[in-house]
Amino acid sequence: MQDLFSPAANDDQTHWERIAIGRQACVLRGFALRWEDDLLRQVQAIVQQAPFRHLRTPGGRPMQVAMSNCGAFGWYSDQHGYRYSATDPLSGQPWPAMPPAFAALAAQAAQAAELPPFAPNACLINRYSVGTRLTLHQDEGDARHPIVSVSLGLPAIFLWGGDARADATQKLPLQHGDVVVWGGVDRMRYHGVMPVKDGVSAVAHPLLDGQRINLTFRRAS
Ligand SMILES: O=C(O)CCC(=O)C(=O)O
Repeated sequence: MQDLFSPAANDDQTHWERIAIGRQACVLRGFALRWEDDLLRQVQAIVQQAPFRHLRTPGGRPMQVAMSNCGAFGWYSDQHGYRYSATDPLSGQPWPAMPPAFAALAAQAAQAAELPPFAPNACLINRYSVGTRLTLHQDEGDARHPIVSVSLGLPAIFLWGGDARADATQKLPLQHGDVVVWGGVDRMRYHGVMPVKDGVSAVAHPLLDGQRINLTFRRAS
C-alpha cells in the first residue's frame, strides 16, 4: 500500500515522504533528519544520567536490546513485571526530562501521519548492537495515543505484523532518520526488529558506531 505524500520540505529544506503501512500507520522517510544533531546530543546527555542497561524479562531472561528512558515515565521490566515507572529503579531518581526537541519531533510526526495531537510523556531509548533483535510484541501504554518510533544509526528491518502474534509480518527496511507512526485502529499491531546487520551509519557519531538507536515515544497513561 503506497500513499506517497508529495515530498515535503521542512523549514531547512530537508525532504521526507510518507508511506502508508496501515489505515492509521505510516513510515515517514527522512522525517527525523532535521533533528539529528539535537537528538544525538540529547541522547548522550540522557544516558550519562540514566545509563543504558539490559533489562530482564519477568521470567528472568536478559533482553538483548540495551535501554534507557526520558520523560515523566520510563518503560521498565524486571522480576516484578513490565510497567511504566516515574523513577529510574537503578538510581531512585526521576528519569531525565524529555528534551523539547524530542516532544516536538513526536508531535510533528503524529501530525504528519494525520493522527490527533500527540504529547508523549514517555520516551524509551533502545540501543541495538550488531546481531541484536527485538521479538514481536505489542506496545503498552495508553492506546488512545499513537506510537512514534525514530530510527538512528545502522539500518534495520522492522517487522510489521497484525493484531495477533501469529499474523503475517511485512519486512520494512528502516534507515537513519526514518520515523514509524502507528495509532488508532493500528495501535496494537505486533511489531519487532530483525537482528541488526553490520554496516556503516549514515552519520559519524560515537553513539552510532556499529549501533542502532531507536527512540519510541508513547503516552504511558
Ligand atoms: O527499534 C525499533 O524500531 C522498535 C522498538 C520497539 O518496538 C519498542 O521499543 O517497543
